[in-house]
Amino acid sequence: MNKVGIYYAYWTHDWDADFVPFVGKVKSLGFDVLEVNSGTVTNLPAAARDRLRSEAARHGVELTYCIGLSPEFDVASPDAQVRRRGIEFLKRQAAMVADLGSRELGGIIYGSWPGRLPPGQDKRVWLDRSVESMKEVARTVEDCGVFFNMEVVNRFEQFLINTAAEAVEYVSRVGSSHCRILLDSFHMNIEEDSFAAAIRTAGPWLDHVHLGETNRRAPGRGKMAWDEIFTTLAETGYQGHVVMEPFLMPGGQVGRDIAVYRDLKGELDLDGEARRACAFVKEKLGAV
Ligand SMILES: [Mn+2]
Repeated sequence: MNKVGIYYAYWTHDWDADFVPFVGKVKSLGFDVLEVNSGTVTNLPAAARDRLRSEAARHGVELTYCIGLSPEFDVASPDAQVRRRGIEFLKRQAAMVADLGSRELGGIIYGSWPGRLPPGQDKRVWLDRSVESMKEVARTVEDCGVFFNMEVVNRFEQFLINTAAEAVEYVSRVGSSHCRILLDSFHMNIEEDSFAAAIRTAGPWLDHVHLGETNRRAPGRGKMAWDEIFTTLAETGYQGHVVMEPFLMPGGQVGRDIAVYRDLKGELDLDGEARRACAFVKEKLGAV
């Protein structure tokens, strides 16, 4: 069965956090994977990284990493200095993932998050620059023995890769077996004609999956086509992790960046809700 994970920011208002306490917490709730913010971990002193690495090993929890590039690190920018900063930033992330003994990082790493196409500009020119940057990043990613996954997101968050088909074109152009695709049910629901077709399109490039309801509640609370999604993942032989990314709380930088403007938590207990959602996903995985 695929390993099931959860993104730490479900519990936090800020992107920076001490991830050590989350390791044992998610394990006790039934998860095998904790996804964290790679920027925070990259900036940790060596001793703190060691603590996180050993805590994950002690609990048998695998760490995965996610990030959206801030504009200063936009690898698609028209400004060569910004692209250079972004390339070096991503190389440091790759080295960190390897140093932690982890396997993969995903997210909006091909452009800035959020990102809008400036008026009068050609998206293809931005894509060309991003692909060139990622080709250089990919050599380091390969040397580090890790994987970088391009997250397909909806049009309101980025303009370069909105569908699985666009992602396949992008990673094909990068041409590295270590640069693959991350599909997220929340974004697919907005942009794809069909969940099954999107998953099949990503096919062998698919290396990571994010799960969430259409309003970013935890799986099992809404109208997401879970049976279609899990059946297609099984039929295509997807072996990677499935990591839920619920966001229920307004407030803080997380609430602002994710555009959570109302309380989706209500009377729910966050830990109990995570435990329920983990069991829901495992049941779905087991049923296919
Ligand atoms: Mn996601």
